[in-house]
Amino acid sequence: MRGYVRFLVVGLILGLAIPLLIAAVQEKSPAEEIYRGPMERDEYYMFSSGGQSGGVFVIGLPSGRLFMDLPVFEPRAAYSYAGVGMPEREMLEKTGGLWGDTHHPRLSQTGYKADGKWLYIQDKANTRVGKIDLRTFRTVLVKKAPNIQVWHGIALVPDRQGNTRYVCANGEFEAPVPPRPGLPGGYAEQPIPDVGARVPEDWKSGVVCLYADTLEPAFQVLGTYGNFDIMDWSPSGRWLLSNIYNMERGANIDEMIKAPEDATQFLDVWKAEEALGAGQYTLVNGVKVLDPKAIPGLVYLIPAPRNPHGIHCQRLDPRLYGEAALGKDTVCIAAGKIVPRVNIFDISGERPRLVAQPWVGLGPLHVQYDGRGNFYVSLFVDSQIGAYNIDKAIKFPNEPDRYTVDKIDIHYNVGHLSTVMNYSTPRGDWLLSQNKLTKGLPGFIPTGPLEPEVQELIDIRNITADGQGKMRLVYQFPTPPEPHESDFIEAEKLAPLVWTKYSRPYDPDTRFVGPGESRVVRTGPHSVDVYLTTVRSRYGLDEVRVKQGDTVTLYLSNVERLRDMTHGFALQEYGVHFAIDPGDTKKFTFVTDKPGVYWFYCTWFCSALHMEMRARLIVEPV
Ligand code: K7E
Ligand code: CUA
Ligand code: CA
Repeated sequence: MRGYVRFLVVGLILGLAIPLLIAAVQEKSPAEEIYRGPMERDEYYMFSSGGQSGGVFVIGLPSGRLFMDLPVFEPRAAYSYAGVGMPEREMLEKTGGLWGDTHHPRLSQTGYKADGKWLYIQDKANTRVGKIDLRTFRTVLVKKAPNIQVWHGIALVPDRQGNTRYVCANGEFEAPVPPRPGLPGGYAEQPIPDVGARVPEDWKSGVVCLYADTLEPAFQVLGTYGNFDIMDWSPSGRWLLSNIYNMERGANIDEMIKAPEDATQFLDVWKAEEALGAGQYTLVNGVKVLDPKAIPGLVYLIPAPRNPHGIHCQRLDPRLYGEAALGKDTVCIAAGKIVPRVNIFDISGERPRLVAQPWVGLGPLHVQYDGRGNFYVSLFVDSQIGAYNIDKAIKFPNEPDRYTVDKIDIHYNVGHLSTVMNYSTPRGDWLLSQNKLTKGLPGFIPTGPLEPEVQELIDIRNITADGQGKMRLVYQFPTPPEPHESDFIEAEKLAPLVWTKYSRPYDPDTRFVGPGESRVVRTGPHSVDVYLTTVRSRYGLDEVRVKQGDTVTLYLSNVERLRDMTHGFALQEYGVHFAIDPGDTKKFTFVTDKPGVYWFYCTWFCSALHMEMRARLIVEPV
């Protein structure tokens, strides 16, 4: 009898334990990894640049769900951003226009970690940067960078405590500095130089750093030696790295790819600060410019593979190792587009040095890290991503079989690749392949000759610290054109910082209109201020009466207290449309040049009586 009971007990335990063990060993299916069901939140916010869309896509990971198409350099009525007559529009018009080409988003950091306060993104074409307040997900500041033409690479350089201090830019194209008034390029009095195969000797490109809070220029280091492309900063904040192509100073592609090598510039930010303190600068256009020839050790140029593109540094925890300890923890890797090798730099000493130049595959563009000692390279020509072990690549640079961990096919022609939180504290879980060409991907429904971009989510958790394991493609999701790269923050960190309603308007001169304060005030023979509230389901006035030829300044306050209870304001014939979030006040100016009666109405479906939420603008003829 006892034996029978024991048999039963053992049988029961095994019966329960074996399926559990099997479940624990079995990998989750891709669907289980990424699917977020109803009421299930993503683990990360991913901020992906919008490229030609001029903004930033806010995407949840790992689900790939698109949450917001955040406008920065383009107006967008849905988010009430930069419509005709609004102050944000003036900010855009003054700095270059109503479109942008955004490539590299970066999140501000406190103590070397993404803090969820600010997001910065550059506009390559118009040489400017936008600053986004992550409490409201709205662009609050746009500034043009001085003395450069085309802002490509970006770096957020921290102070010694790891707090974001500078927003630095690579000015890619050569131009006369300072730009002189008159003809484009500044040649008013002198003849315009004939740009044959070479750009003129005195045309410059280089680096400018702005203070991250105000976006005012802090210092600039210009050169006459090529095109400054991608940029990164070393974890301590000491080195600012720029990849430079076209050391030849060619003006056409044949010249630009002639020389066997180009260069990576290492700019010593601490030395730059010393030199500024010692007054070793000249003012050019009001900007403090440091001359690398006059300040020894300010920049080091190290030969890079011919026509390099990406330069990226590994970030672990800078507080643990500084930049004076282990070589492996302080590597920065530059990729060469033409030579299929990468340069591994060791930045642990007083001077950066090249330690290895391993072969990776065809068309290497960008490099990312998993925080466990491996690096990943996008191979545009091979349409692959390669994973490589850092230690082994340094020790055996001529034995690809030893340092190559794995390669995975992507679809197709990857540009950037982004590992989660690469620029703060790499997680080593997901890798995004941000592909340039979809080429009729079988799983996508066609959308005309232009297809959406495809981002591929790759599981890298199985790649070990000693360089073993396989990558696994788990998901493909479309994104509007054209993400270049991404920056990340944990959802549990950022979500609680996001405001549920505005506590102050974008424009500090804008007055909040409280409940019961709606009114029309004539301020002059041809000017009228209109104060108006919105709340479900009516505007504060049923009728706004003005005269033909009046300049109307409209202050519109949303007095709702409920999160997400946004209202709209669309006025036909006057081209007015904006949205207004709870607690916010918008200021808007227009001229009543057309007499008549015009209904204005709410464009956000806000209540069951939303259709009835409208009123009249009466413009009396004179
Ligand atoms: Cu798209 Cu970063 Cu501007 Cu490379 S750059 S791909
Ligand atoms: Cu307010 Cu619809
Ligand atoms: Ca070259």
